[in-house]
Amino acid sequence: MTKHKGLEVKGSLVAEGLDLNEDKIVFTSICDDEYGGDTDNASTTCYWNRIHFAPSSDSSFFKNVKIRYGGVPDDGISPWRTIWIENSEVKFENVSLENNSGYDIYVEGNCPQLINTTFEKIYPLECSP
Ligand SMILES: [Ca+2]
Repeated sequence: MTKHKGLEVKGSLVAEGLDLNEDKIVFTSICDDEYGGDTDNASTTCYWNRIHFAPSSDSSFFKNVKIRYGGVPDDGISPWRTIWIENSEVKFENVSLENNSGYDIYVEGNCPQLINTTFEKIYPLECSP
């Protein structure tokens, strides 16, 4: 994704890659040379904003996915969240969150189901079963 851009989910987002490392789905920034090559002809780091699950975006899931270099809003002031779940059922399986800024996953509502999912950090809020 390009710098400071993101996705708004109002419905279901299903991202299902395959198990092998090279067959995973990668959400990352255009500046990440590790995936997709050097597409911006620069070696600087940049971040996309976030994936926001609006309320009732149920049946969403990530499986065999990497989520990298997210979390930074374009105004620099809005909350820094790579994944923002608002009262939605979102499942994570075999997901790694890497090099994100701010919250990896920010939850308003029930905790997401997490299976074999690795974080550098997690700060769920109002996450109650
Ligand atoms: Ca680059």
